[in-house]
Amino acid sequence: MVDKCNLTIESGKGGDGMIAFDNNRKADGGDGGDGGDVYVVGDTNVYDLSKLSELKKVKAQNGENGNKNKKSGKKGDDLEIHLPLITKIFNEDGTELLTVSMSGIKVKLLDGGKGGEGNFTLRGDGWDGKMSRKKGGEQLIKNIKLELNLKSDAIFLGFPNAGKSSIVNSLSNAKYKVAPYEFTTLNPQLALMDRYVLMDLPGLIEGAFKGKGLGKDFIKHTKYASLLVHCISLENENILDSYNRMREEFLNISETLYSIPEFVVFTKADIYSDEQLVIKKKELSKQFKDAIYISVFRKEDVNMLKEELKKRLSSISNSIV
Ligand SMILES: Nc1nc2c(ncn2[C@@H]2O[C@H](COP(=O)(O)OP(=O)(O)OP(=O)(O)O)[C@@H](O)[C@H]2O)c(=O)[nH]1
Ligand SMILES: [Mg+2]
Repeated sequence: MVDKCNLTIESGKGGDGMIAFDNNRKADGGDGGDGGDVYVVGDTNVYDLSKLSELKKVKAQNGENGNKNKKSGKKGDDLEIHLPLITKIFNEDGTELLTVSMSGIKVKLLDGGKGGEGNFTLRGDGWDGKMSRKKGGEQLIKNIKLELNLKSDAIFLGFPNAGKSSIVNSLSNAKYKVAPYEFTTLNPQLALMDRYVLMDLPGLIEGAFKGKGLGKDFIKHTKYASLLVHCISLENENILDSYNRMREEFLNISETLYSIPEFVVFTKADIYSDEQLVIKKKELSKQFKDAIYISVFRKEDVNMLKEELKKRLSSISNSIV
């Protein structure tokens, strides 16, 4: 996934006005068309900046020159750059230009050059006007920097191999890679659960804040989330210790991450028999009052988690409104 890139944007040049005469030696050269403008548009169907980073430069269409018979040149097509949410746009000097945070909203970054006038428009009584025309306005060129901060409602974090991707897959139509080893997930990946966006993340290990494992670079994508689903595998021998170590890691990474409302989900509940699970739950109930225990292999568990997540997410979004 590409979450940063430099891009050169260029508007269209205005078409030149034309000098032409009809059979009666009257001015009839048309105006040039305007050059295309450059816009950015928030688009939830775009997931990263890989396409733009390959292109490096994008350009709106030039306006066509005016023609004889008073024919105006065609306006150049505007260029719409579709950006994933949330993309921050910076000027070349690093100052912030704007943030694209809503789907479908279109913002103009560059104006196309104005089309020049032909001698029909500029005609006067004398020959001077008849011999004049204006050239099209020049195009504008700008270098920008794009930085993506993926937007999601709930983020799934925990130690590697905790079962995060398995859960995200089970709650949505996603088919992300799942495997019995650490760091299967290498980049943040989004999935849709009804109207909520879930973000499956790479596993964190102690010292991630200092760059251990896959580091903490990807955490910048979590700052807009309203719920942190902390996944802890019941395979852990000391669950409380494992929980506390991860909380400390969250804090070391950032206070923002630490302060996102947390929901603890104990994974791989099927490793215990029903009786053993009752004992385990009782043991953990003191420290983890609102936690949920699930096996991705049991439909009823997945449904229960889904309902609980929806309940929590809707109460959070209601409280924001
Ligand atoms: N028994 C059992 N195994 C599970 C369950 N959920 C996941 N697993 C297994 O646990 C292993 C890790 O699952 P993943 O979903 O890849 O775990 P992850 O947390 O996304 O791992 P990373 O991306 O490496 O951090 C896989 O072999 C899964 O099949 C579960 O509910 N029960
Ligand atoms: Mg994973």
